[in-house]
This record gives sequence, structure tokens and C-alpha cells, in this order.
Amino acid sequence: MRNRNRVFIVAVAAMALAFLFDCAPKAKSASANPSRVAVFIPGVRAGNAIYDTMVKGAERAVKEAGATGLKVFEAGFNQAEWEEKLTSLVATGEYDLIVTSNPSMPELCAKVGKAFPKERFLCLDGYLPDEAQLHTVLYNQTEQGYVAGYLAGLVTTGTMKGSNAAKKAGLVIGQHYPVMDKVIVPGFEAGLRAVDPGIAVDERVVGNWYDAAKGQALAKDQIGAGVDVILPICGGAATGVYKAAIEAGAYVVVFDADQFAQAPGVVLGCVILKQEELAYSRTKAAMEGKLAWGKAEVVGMADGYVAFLDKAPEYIAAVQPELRAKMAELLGRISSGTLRLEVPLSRF
Ligand code: RBF
Repeated sequence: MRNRNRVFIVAVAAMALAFLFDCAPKAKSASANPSRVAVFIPGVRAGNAIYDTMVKGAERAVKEAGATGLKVFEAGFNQAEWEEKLTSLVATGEYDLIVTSNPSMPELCAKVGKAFPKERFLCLDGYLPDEAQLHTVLYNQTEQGYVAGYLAGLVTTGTMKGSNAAKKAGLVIGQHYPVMDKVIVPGFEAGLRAVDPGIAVDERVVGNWYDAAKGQALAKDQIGAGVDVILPICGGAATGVYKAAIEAGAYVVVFDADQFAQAPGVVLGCVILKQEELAYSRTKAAMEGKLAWGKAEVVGMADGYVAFLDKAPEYIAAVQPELRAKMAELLGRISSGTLRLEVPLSRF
């Protein structure tokens, strides 16, 4: 009996040891608790709030975790080079988590990841479910576009100093892509038309995310054609849009970040993304082994990740009280769930 017990105990111990040896390397592997983090910027950081705030958020998470410094890699504006640059970054073997942002990145990360099965990718501002190496988080840009459109609609149909009789709003975009064409633009148009179905949209494309001179020329042209309020979604090229609006006494509604300081009195409202908070919380979760890989999230106004800056003094100073009352009413309908603005995920 004793001998049998001993044999049994030894067998169990051996099994436990085998189990530990088998599992320990996996549990410590790059993928489970990534601690070596690199941010891949598909563009440049300067002048692009959405990338700058991603770096700030990831930096905070890495610092708090006491991990060694965060690598920040700027891939530049030539999109044809991004795949090769991402591959080279991952192939160094020095990073087990890549944090990146924009709707084109999930597919690229999934493709590059195939050759590096232990690598993990956190893709903000993008959506791709069921990729085991990825976690993606899409912003509800139906809401973001709608709120921007509603403000622009109130302004172009209203009696503010720079508003004209034409019911025309402008949109200046960096380039076409599915989220822009199927989520943001329809959201913006729906917001405008909720104010007045007769409002027209004048849409122009810069063709890149940096050319401020082109942004300025496009906005000037729009204003000449009767546009009195413009939504620029064109990265660094937006500074040109601000310039054209300042010169002509027209207005701007802003996406993504607080840009009131760019042109006080001209920038009327900002519908922001809490990209820094998102980068921080999801990078932290990844480093703690708490991020669900293979999952695609959508976050919006209800979670606080999309927000209209209605408390900003610049908004209160620049926008008439009756228009602000209408905005407050809209925000109330969204937060109460009376108005549901969902992302048409099946369309892309
Ligand atoms: N937004 C920027 O502000 N700067 C950029 O350099 C930039 N590059 C982009 C490149 C691609 C391929 C795509 C699909 C989007 C890009 N965006 C950029 C847009 C950004 O992801 C987001 O959709 C908008 O900022 C609106 O929230």
C-alpha cells in the first residue's frame, strides 16, 4: 500500500513537473503578457492628433507597468511602404506588442502577423474580428459624424455672422476608405439632414494627409461656391482649411481632438475621440494579460470614447445660445438612447 502510494505521488509529481515545463515557457511567451511594446505610426506624429495621443496613451501604460521604454516608429506617408516597414519592425524580435491606429491597419497587421505567430497587435480606430493575434477597437463614427453634421447644419441654416443664405456644408477628406465612405460621410450627412433635408454637401479630397496648401485651396474653392461651414478630416492638411476659413469669415467643425486654439471663433465645435485614454487602457490591459485577442470592439458616446466638447468656453463664446440649446437636446437624445446611431458593421 505504502509503495503504491509512493508510486502514485511520484507519478503525480512527474506529471505536474512535465505540465509546468510544458506550460511555463508558453505562459511567459511574448503573446500572453506582452511587455516589450512598439507604437507603429502609419503616417507622422506631428500635426496628427490621433497619432500623437495614441503615443501618449501607450507611453503612460508602459511607464506605469515599469517596462523598458516604448519604441515609437513613424512609417511616414507612403502607404506602399507600410507593410515592409511593419514587417521589419516585427522581425527585429524586440517587441511582442505593436500598437497602431487607422482603419487600414488591422488587415495589414493580420497579414504581417502570419509569419510571426507570437506577435500581438492592438489596432485602434479599426475593425477586424476573429483574428487571433489582433485586438481591434473601432470608434462609433456614425455618432461622431452625426453630431458634427448636426452642428454644421444648424450653422449653415442659421443666422450667425459668417452664415450665408446657401444651405451648403463642406467636407475636406484626406482620402477615400471604407470607414470614411460608409460610416463617417453618411453619419455627417444624416446629421445635416436631420436639421434640414435641403442641405447639400460639397466634398473634396486632398489625396494625402499632409498638404496644407491643397487643403487651403480646396476650402477656399468650397467657400467660393457657397459653403459657410467645413468639416476637415485630412490630418495635417487641416491647417490649410483653418486658414481659408479665417480669411473668409467662414466656420469649421472639428473631428478627433480639441482644436479650438487653432482658430478661436472660427472653430465652432469639436467632436473628439478619447484616443489617449483608449490607447492607455487597452495597452495596459494587454500588458496585464487581460486583453481578449481575436476580439473586435466598438466604442462610442455611451462609453465616453466619443464626446462633444459642449463645456468648452470657446464653443460657448462662439455659438449662439439657441443653437447650443438644440445641440444639448440632440446630445440628450443620444445619451438617453432615444436616438440610436449605430455603425453599419455589415457594410465593410
Ligand atoms: N488621419 C490623420 O489625422 N492623419 C493621418 O495621417 C491619417 N492617415 C490615414 C491613413 C489611412 C490609410 C486611413 C484609412 C486613415 C487615415 N487617417 C489619418 C484617418 C483616421 O484614421 C480617422 O479615420 C480620421 O482621423 C477620423 O477619425
